[in-house]
Amino acid sequence: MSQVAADDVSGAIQTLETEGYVVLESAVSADVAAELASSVMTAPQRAPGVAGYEFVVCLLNHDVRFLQLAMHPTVLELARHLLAGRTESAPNAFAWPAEDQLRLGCVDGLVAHGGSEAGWWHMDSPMGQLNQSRPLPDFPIIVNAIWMLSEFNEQTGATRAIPGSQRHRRLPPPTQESLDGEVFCNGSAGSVAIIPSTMWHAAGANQTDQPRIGVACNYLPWWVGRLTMDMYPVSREVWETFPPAAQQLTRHQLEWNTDFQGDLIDVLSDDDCSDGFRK
Ligand SMILES: O=C(O)CCC(=O)C(=O)O
Repeated sequence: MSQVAADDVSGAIQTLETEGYVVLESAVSADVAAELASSVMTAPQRAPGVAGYEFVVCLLNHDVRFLQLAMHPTVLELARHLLAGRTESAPNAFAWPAEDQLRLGCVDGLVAHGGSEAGWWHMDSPMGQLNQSRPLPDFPIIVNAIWMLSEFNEQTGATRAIPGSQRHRRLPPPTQESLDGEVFCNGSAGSVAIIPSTMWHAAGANQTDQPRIGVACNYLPWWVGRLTMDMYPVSREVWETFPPAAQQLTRHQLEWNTDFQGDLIDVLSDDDCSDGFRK
């Protein structure tokens, strides 16, 4: 059973240890999920995925209400549990200030439009970027909190995962097909799946005619920089409006070098997307 109540931190930690991931049920209300889902669909900047699938980049620059997902207390506690390091230094080891050990990497929309293809099996960065001739780290370097803003189930294209794959320490095969042991991270709108980068996972195919709308909040430890070319920083003007705890989690983004950029599309200035969505 990978579903736990949204305030059950110890149950979630136990499930993360055995299954490798966990779903927190109804961590925000269905009403909040619906409001944020509408906001995802009007955000301007997209990056393409498989057919019918789009990443909506840096949602915080579009709507600061996404902070309520990124700052969810249970999610932060689990991310800290998985990523933070020592807090007391020793004669042979430094410690980093506890308040800066956990950072927010991105808050991006994950939109599987009706009829979208299944995603490719992968582990989140930097696992695929590392030297694959050695076993991959047995600890996560990203913790991905995938918020379900519409219902996630097998038909709508819920995220797929392989329980126990956190022990494999190698990439999954490069396929979009079903793998033995796969499960769907099912949840009602407002639930969130916590998926550390040690896990094999992939988007499901959306077999309905309605979009499946998710938001990925990626957390990183203090010693990791901008990990992928499609991670974009929050702008300074927006950052200045954040409450102090959110500024602490995102301050590092202000210094990111964005010379390298992914394949980014501004739908508001793209003639092919006059209805607001790339097809
Ligand atoms: O959209 C999904 O279900 C999966 C997203 C994903 O694989 C990721 O954010 O790494």
